[in-house]
Amino acid sequence: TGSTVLGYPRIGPNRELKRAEEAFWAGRSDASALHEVAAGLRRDTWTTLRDAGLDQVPGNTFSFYDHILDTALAVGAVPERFAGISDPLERLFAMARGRTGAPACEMTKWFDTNYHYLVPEIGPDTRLAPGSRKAIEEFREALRSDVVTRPVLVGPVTLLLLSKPAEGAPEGFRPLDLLGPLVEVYRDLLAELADAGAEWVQLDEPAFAADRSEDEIAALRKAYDRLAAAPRRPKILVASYFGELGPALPVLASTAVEGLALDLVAGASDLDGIDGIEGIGGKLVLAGVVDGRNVWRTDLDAALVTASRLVGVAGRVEISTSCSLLHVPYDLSVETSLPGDVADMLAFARQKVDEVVLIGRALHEGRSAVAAEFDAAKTTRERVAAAARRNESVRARLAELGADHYRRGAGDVRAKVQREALGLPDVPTTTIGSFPQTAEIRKDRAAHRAGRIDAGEYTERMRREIARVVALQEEIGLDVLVHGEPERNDMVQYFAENLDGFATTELGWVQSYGSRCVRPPILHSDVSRRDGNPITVEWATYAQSLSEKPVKGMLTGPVTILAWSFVRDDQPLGDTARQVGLALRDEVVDLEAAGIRIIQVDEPALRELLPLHERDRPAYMDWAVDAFRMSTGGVVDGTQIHTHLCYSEFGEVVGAIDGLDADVTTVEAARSRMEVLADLGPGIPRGLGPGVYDVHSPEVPDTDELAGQLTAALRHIGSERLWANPDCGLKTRGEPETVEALTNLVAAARRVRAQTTG
Ligand code: THG
Ligand code: ZN
Repeated sequence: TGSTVLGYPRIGPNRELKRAEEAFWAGRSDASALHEVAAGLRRDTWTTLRDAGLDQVPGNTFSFYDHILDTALAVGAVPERFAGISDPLERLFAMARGRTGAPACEMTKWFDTNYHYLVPEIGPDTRLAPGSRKAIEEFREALRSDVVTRPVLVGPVTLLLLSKPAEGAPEGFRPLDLLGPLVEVYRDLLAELADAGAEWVQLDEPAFAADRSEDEIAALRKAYDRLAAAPRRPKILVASYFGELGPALPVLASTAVEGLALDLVAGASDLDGIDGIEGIGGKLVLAGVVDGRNVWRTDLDAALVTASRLVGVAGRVEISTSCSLLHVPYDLSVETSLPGDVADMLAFARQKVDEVVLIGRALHEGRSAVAAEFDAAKTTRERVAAAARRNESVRARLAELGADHYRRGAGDVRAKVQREALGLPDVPTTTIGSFPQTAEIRKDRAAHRAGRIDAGEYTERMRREIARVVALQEEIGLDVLVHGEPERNDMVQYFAENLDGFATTELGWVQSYGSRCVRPPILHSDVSRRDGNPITVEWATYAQSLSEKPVKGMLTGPVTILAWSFVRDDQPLGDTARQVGLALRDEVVDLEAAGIRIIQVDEPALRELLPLHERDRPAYMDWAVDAFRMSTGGVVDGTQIHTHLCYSEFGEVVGAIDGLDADVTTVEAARSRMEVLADLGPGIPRGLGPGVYDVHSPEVPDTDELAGQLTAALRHIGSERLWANPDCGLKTRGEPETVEALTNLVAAARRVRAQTTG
């Protein structure tokens, strides 16, 4: 047939792995129970993929937490602080989650996806050597299920490019400096895989889908020349994805590796001129024509045409997904409440495997061999394309909105009006929005969803919780309050459920990090508020009715809603973003009209959608900023707009953050000890709330430490611009520690205030 996929989800179709891990972490079950669940999931994946008709099944796609961490463990890259932990599973979880005295490895975004990996730490003293034999053991395990897998590892160059220098590494040290010794370790691992019977190994080098220097491309050549020259090894498939390989393609083609996997969805331009690239004619090329990151059905005929361009150019062509299917849910067929026409647009991981197999057969046996399936898929696609995805009134309103609808008064004028209107002290204290979600709230939400309690009872219970959280904040002495968001499951899911143009799934879970998952909504049609109704106004006004202090209205911004959804690909992202921005604008205007004086529009994902290539960034920032300003541009000067951003690498997006023109910007900064303010202070000449403690850490910060953070911040910006707040929402924290931390935060702000005014 000629088909494979680059990877598959691993959390379990019903999040079995999540449950097993969380039970293990909580001490409710032992390691053997966890291993049993894991083995079952692996076996199911292998046999499912084999039985679906794939030629080759990827191996080592299972992970207890993160496959980058797994690869780091495979090459012995264990930071010093975990070296003393001898049990491999304990050590893996310690690196992922931290333990007393040994903070977890840093977690960051996997390219421009919503998946997070653990950042390997590499220093001159890192003793690279074959470590965990996971890839080899799982290969053998699959053999026992009669499946010959193609083990997948992160490639050595990408592994180092994603690593950070270990603590204590000398100035100027780059992890890439260890490429030589690392490649020797990979050679050892390859030999072991060959001994175990592996015919192929897949080495993922997605770092080369981003802009890379000549040095880095030279390192790629060196690494693969050396790997290919290994005396005992499986055939090597180098996979790149999330964009085109560009200049790295001829380099890889010139090495003696046997196969290349190309992302022909995000990187179709690699096909241009590929026939002139030396070495391609001798290689297996996997044509990644089925989108591994989105949920739309593939246009099978178009995919076949694309893949056919490689026939006669590559030594052999097979069909694949553009990247691992890790980024999409398991199975569409278990979704019973999606509208029929929406379901017909979709393919999840299991369906994409079928598509890959079909296109593979069409390529190798001729389209006529699968004509019935191709024609049926085409009919469905055409019917769905004709279905009503357009909302003409949304389009007409957008066409009417001119530049002045995006623009507010001058920042300093707004600041003055707001100071008078709100009467806040210097260094006001606030939180980011969510409060700890108690088990009871979760139960209430579930009961409501299942119809066990009616809307009236549900509203009553949520109001009780809001009242409790408002009273708590009054007691703590915070200056700007929130309602705590008990009615929200996930900040994107919640809005998607209340907007037309979106569908939400019941079981469409996708791993975000470790055991944590999200259910990305599906944005399939033009967007507006469901039946034009306000979404958050009643909750916000109820909370405001309980306090003299300002209560913030809380919304998720357009860029973040896009970033954390599966988004239609039949129009430019910027057009979709403006539609979402318009729906939010209606909500912002309604909140203001209802007496809410501060409105926060969160954009934690602003950085995450930043294109991998520099050349694409200005256009992205333009539409991202436009969409945000569309959503916030309808209020008067006296209404204060806040925004919140996560992830501390703001350098590249400072211009865009400034462009958002929010009155107050709160950011994650606790771990970088206010250093971010060196950039943000001058770059964003308005209110700033650098998070003064890390909400992801269970430790409660004391008043001295918090006052120290605020004092450090005051070296960069004046007290009239500084806000005091945690660095992110509090929903995953426990209540007692939250109360303690916020109490200390209020004390710290008061102390700093007294010092600056006195
Ligand atoms: N929502 C969405 N995407 C996100 C975040 C989010 N991506 C980035 C970041 N935040 C990821 N962080 C988390 C944190 C917690 C959880 C998921 C992603 C989480 N999920 C619950 C779980 O796995 O048990 C399920 C949540 C639910 O019921 O919907 O805890 O905030 N979209
Ligand atoms: Zn945050």
